[in-house]
Amino acid sequence: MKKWRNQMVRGRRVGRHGATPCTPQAIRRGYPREMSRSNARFSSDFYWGTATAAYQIEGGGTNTDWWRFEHREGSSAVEPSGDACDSWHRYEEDVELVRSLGLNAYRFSLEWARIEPRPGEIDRGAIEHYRGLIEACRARGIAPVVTLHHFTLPLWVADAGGFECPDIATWMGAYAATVGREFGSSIAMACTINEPNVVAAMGYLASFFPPGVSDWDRYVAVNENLRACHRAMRDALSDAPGDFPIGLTLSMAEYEPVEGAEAELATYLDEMEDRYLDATAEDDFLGVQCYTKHRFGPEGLIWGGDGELTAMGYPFWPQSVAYTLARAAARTPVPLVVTENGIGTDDDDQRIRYLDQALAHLDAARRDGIDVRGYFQWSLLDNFEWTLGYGPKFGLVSVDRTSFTRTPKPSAAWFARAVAARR
Ligand code: GCO
Repeated sequence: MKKWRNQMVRGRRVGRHGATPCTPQAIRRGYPREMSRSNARFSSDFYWGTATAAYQIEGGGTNTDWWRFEHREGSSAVEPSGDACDSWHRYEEDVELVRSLGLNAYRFSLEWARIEPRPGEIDRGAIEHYRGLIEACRARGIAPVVTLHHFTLPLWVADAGGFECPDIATWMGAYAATVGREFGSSIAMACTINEPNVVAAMGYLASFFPPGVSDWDRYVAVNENLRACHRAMRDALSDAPGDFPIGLTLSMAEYEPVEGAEAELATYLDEMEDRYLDATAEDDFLGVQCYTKHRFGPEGLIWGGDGELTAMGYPFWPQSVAYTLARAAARTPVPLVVTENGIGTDDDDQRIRYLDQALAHLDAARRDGIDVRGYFQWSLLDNFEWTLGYGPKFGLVSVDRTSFTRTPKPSAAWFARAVAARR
């Protein structure tokens, strides 16, 4: 969760599912294990990877709602994405970097707007491009973990109402069927939608993401639609060739209620996490994405804190890994994968300190018996951090903004060693 994701939930009712209690006792108790479904689709290897997203690294995402949002008058985006990291042209180099770190998995996303630039029109060039990226991974023994939707929509979808359009689940299902048909036999895992809870909260409540709306009822309806999209995509991918685990990824954080705001926090968590956690019961896994901890008062998230902060302005809190894994495990029977964890900072020593502690919390969660199948550090490259532009630096590798030259930071070698010690 980020500063610009602050939302107000005052006066809202807890929904029909109720909220998972977030007391340490309730979390430790966990989801009844006998209800866990076995998962033959997973590789026996633990996935050690790093993650990126198409729009944040490829550059030139002109056919998307985000591009238009960045360029519109009074946009909350501090700068446009432009050429990003030019990964559209340099993906071989990126995958080679992943290999050089000794990782066995790379999580990246496909740009729907490139694959289906106009309704029903599949761009063969884009398909072959992504086939090249998947093959570049396979050729190096790297498992390609593919996200189908990471925040951006094709313009034609946005113009038809985006996540409020009655056809959205059908369209995303059809897009997922195309991806499944083309790549099902070569991908290792599929994430349908990245952080649908953030897409809804930022786009329809906080108005910091496209379409820039702030309306509780529309926000709740969009959350419902996103879950319907996920189901349609999961079903389409399940029918595809290949045998890969399918799930969504969720933004989770540790929250501390203050000033008697327990009820408000429960309401917030119900929409933000619990209804999504409940929607994963039929999936193969849940992707947990965690960075920090927030205090939560009667007016909503309280930004910042007294202790050490990151460049995002939120607390340095690697403990969020253990906390969110335990909270997810208490609410869903499916295996978990940390699909994103990392720190935005200009200080690479701070990154090493954060990752060192985060991995210790991951180790502890696994020792406690939580079924975790992988860990993906965010991010391989310093990239476009949405409305915050190129300010916050999450990369193990820096990218020169003019030449696009990639330079691994000391944290890259550190992470490679930390992973090697655990593999
Ligand atoms: C998100 C995304 C990533 C971010 C990362 C760092 O959580 O917003 O999945 O695109 O870049 O989380 O903030």
